[in-house]
Amino acid sequence: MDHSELLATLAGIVGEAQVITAAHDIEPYVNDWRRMFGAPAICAVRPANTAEVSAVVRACAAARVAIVPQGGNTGLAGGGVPLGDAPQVVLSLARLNRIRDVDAVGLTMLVEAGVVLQEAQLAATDAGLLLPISFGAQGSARVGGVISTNAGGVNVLRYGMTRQSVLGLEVVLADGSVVDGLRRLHKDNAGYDWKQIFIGSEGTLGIVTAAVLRLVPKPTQRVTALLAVADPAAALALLARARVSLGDCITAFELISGKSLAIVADHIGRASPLAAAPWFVLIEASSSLAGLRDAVEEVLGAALEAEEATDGVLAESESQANDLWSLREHITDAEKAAGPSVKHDVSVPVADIPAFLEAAAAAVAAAHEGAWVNAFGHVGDGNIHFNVVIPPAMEPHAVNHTVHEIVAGFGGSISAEHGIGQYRTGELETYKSAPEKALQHLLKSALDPAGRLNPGKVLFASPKRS
Ligand code: 2HG
Ligand code: ZN
Repeated sequence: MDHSELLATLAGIVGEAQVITAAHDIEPYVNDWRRMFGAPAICAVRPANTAEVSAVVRACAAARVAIVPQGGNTGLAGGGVPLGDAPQVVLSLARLNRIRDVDAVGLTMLVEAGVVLQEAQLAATDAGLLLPISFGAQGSARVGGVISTNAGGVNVLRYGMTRQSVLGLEVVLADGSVVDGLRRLHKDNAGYDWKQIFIGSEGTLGIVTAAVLRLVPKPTQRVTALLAVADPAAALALLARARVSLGDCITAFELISGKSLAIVADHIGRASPLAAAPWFVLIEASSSLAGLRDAVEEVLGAALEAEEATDGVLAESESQANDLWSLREHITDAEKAAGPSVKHDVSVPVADIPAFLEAAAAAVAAAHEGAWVNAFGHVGDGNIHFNVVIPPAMEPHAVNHTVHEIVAGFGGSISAEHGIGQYRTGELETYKSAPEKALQHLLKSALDPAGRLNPGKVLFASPKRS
């Protein structure tokens, strides 16, 4: 099909330089960073502000062309890249990159969708505040994508998912209309809280263009430790102990398998300060009250004595703390270097994590010879990344099925924090109940009746009416 008319209209809206069609230039917009997902697009278009986003959406609607909204393209489920061969345009939010204000009294910040998460974090820090959303891809992930996927990360235990940090939203709907809900209010019960349906719906219901985010006072002290533990049950015992003494001061509690740290050493060249062990826990506590370090030392001492932990290192400086975090944050890159992997971003009730890990590892070993498990994750939230590295010829879907059946047996979720994207639509069909699916399709057909916003993502089949 000839789309020259649409391309000319888009160039008229955003300027010719911001309509990308050349094969080499469009490549990073139409493929995900792991090169697992991607499909051709008519172009990638880069509007500079909300009015231009709206005009682009109207132009695509008039041309009956689908839109794939894209932030930093750091997702793991292919939600931000094209799928299939329908005519589609990638709408990059990268140029909507202004931090409009930081309100240190009201503890809010107003940011556009294309702001890189780390830049938003730094702006909060400059004001003595904390934007409590944190994960490995924060140097490239953009706020609009973080919101559209309701991203999780390492601080969910203390501060909740991204949803808990969003106070107001501006969205462009499928017909190009703009809904401005950029209120800086901590309390607002005036009618439906409509912003919630755009958070985590991966651009299938509307396009997030700006947001008011909730900030918190930045704790003045942070204590970070890496501990070796015998097994996941010991990690949970340690978590329970730490909660009694440190309460809300625990900001992160990550479970890391020995294998995960081994691949970080082998493929990234970063070695753990601790000797090899079956499992590790990375714990971080933060507070502005004096005495945090003593309190953490006391807990860890007691945990060693009770043999919940078998070895440990407490960071002595900010740079040592960062080094410990760097081991954790490089697991994804190390896994990518280790070979093709089948990701499982699952959650089960926290108390079931040891049984889940045992059952899932046994099922993979029994059914998929040559595959090995790279398990790590946010154990305090019940969220494990139970990734399986497979020989190149192995069929990934069978591995998915093996793991997700175990997850279902524990009443768990097949996507705890990465979303559904295009990777998990089939499984969502399998594991969601019929009334839940019907409700989701009702929302989709109300907000995007023509099925043009990110088609084929989240929902298996988008209703199409024109
Ligand atoms: C993390 O916790 C991310 O590091 C990525 O959610 C997990 O690579 C993964 O599967
Ligand atoms: Zn994670």
